Amino acid sequence: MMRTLVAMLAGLLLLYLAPGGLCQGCAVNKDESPLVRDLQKKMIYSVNASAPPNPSILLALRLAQDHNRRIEQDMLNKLSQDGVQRAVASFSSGQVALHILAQQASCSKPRRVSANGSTINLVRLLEQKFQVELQNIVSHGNPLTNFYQLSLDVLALCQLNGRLSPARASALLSPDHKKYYLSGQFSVDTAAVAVLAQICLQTRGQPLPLKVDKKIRQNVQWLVKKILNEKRSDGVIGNIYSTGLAMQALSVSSSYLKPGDWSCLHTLHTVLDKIPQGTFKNPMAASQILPSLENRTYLDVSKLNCSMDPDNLPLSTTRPAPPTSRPPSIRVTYTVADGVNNTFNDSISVTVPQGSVLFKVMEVVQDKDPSKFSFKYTQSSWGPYIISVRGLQADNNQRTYWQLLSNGIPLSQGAGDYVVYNGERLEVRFSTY
Ligand code: CBY
Repeated sequence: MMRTLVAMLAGLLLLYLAPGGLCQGCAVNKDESPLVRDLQKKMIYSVNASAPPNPSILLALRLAQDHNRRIEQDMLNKLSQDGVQRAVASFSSGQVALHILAQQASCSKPRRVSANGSTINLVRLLEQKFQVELQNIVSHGNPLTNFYQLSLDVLALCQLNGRLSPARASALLSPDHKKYYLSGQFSVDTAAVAVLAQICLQTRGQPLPLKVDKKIRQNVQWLVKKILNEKRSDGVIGNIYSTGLAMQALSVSSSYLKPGDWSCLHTLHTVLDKIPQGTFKNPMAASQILPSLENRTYLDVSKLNCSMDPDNLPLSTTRPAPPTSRPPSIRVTYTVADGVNNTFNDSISVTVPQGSVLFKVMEVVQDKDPSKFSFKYTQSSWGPYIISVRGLQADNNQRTYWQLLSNGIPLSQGAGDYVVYNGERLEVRFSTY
């Protein structure tokens, strides 16, 4: 009797410690599913007619269990229109890759995207953009964008059987400081997408030549080890915003994990705890965490069967109303500094309403003293991205950017999301990555 009990307990323990934890069960349960619905609604309500449609959002909604078919169809139509209109000129390679994945996840054909009487082949377009990225590496030592986007490119070309040599792709994604570190910090996001891309190469299409297979194994082993190195005691991997992608990467590479390396459930519960705190209120953040909550990955897009989707996500048309009461004021100091050539370093103290984001502080300060604190930004999928301050522009080929800091520590959110607090020392510093 005692023996059977011990054997049963040992069996349970082994199951728990198995690579990926109880991976079968590493998805939200019925009680937790309102949290997932909450994120889905946030993403849906964020869709705004004046902003370009966001492929990451459709991709995430397609990977969820619950669906609102009309809204997903609507998003697909808008994405197709945007693809046909803007793709050639203004998309970066990673944006094309995300469009391809979103189209595939919607059971639509990325090679024949039609809207307003025109048709475009997104796979061919990505093949071309990918070549331009590779040429930029030859001429400038850097891709046109970054290795996160190159990894998305390999992933999308692999999923769609596009023109791509696995040997070249495996050389491209090999271990290298310059590829996987940003500002001296290991980029878990980049590594995670590079793992997904290479697991795709290993598991799709023809068996790989032995040498290439070995190279990919070595790459993935290195990346998985580096990702695990960034695991915190609460289960977060890198920071909370890279955790979703890291979960996807670790769950497709369970054969590279040793027992006890990672508990998927531990990470999942930490993530779930953060949802009610508003940590994923940025729709991009929600879109990158959602697949992992449903135990899905970007490698699943080819397996979705759209005709089987339930239409079970009703939405009210009234959006949540913003609060109306006037908040008290707080005081912060704000510094702009050229940390590369040390040509300027200026500070100012201002008051803003409590609950303001850094972007608001920057606007207030710019109005006060434009000669010192003027700035320019572009609208990225994550929100405003600061491209220049006082006329000094960030340059990808020089690996320079405007870094955001609080009390000397880099922020893990952008200027449009980070809520400032009383007495804080904020800084925007020209830096290299
Ligand atoms: N997407 C991309 O090309 C972005 C890839 C990414 C690795 C991305 C993070 C990861 C992701 N999951 O989406 C990335 N960031 C990159 C590559 C970069 C560099 C961009 C330049 C280039 N070579 O393309 C760079 C300059 C190093 C960078 N990120 C800067 C910043 C800061 C932006 C400040 C500004 N000027 O406005 C900032 C705010 C860090 C800082 N303290 O200055 C920053 N990034 C952050 C915080 C983030 C996270 C956003 C999290 C959030 N809630 O807002 C991020 C998810 C992300 C977006 N960056 Co970058 C990383 C994280 O913290 N986990 C492809 C496209 C098609 O979608």
